[in-house]
Amino acid sequence: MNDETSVASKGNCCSVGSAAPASNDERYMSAALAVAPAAPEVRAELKARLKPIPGGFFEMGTRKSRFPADLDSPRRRVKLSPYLISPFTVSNADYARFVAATGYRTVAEEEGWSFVFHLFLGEKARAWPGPPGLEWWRAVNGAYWAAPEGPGSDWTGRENHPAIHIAWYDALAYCTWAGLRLPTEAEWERAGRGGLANMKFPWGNVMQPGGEHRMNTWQGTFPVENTAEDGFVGTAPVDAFPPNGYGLHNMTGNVWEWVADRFGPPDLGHSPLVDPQGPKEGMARIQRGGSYLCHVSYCDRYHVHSRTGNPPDTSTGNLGFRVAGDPD
Ligand SMILES: [Ca+2]
Ligand SMILES: [Ca+2]
Ligand SMILES: [Cu+2]
Repeated sequence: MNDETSVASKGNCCSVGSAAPASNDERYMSAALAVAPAAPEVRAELKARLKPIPGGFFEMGTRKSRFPADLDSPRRRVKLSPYLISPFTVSNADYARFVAATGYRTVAEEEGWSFVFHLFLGEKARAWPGPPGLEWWRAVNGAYWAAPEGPGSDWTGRENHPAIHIAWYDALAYCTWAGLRLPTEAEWERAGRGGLANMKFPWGNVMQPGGEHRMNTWQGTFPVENTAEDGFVGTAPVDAFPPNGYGLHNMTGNVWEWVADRFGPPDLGHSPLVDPQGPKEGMARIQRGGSYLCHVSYCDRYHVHSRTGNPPDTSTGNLGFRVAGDPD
């Protein structure tokens, strides 16, 4: 990682990436794939937590994009085989269990730093400059999943919150251990829609039905005043808010979630697209669902079609993942 921002993160997204990830790609990729597998009974236990999603057709993407550089348009027909996906993002307790079993070190630990949102830091660190156009981030030495706000912080009381500061490689490493995989982008979006067609949110088209908050985003004036009307200043527990029609929690809001695919334009050469895997080339990987930092004033990427892309060594305090698998 370095402190320049990626092309894909331009357009004022709450997410931020690095600019020269290719130099370490081989090292991080091999480390993630070299992780020892968990015992068969642990793998069976982790797989049993996943929910089955039926195969079939759905419409992916949005008709008209607010952020054309995100390439979340046009809407197109996709056909998927049945698959399994976790109702929750991987929690701190889950990730701690993986690290205890394998000794895996995350990219943030290897690089020595990660991006932390400025309001979670002391006055001195808040005064440091942030990356251009993304001034709310601070590169904090010693920040990583188990010290989410840097040295001296820990996740006590947040056992059931999403593991954050997770690079794409770190998510892959967990999957290697668990015998599972990241969802493809199409799988993520079908799951996020919860069986509803052409809606903006996992529950429908109204952001706050009856005035009620249904996800964890930002309320107030970004990035200086967070009124946390939804109950959460930072991450929320992975099971906060009611699930969608497929029984899945926090598909929008809370934390950005890595998916398997490389970032690029959708393949419009076939209709329907059948089990699409995304572009073959490109360094950036896709993130879905938005986070607790998303706000309509600059980054309303909290819709079921929203996406962004960042290099796979990107690590931030609003970035995690959920796992998927294949039916037996
Ligand atoms: Ca919130
Ligand atoms: Ca999410
Ligand atoms: Cu955002």
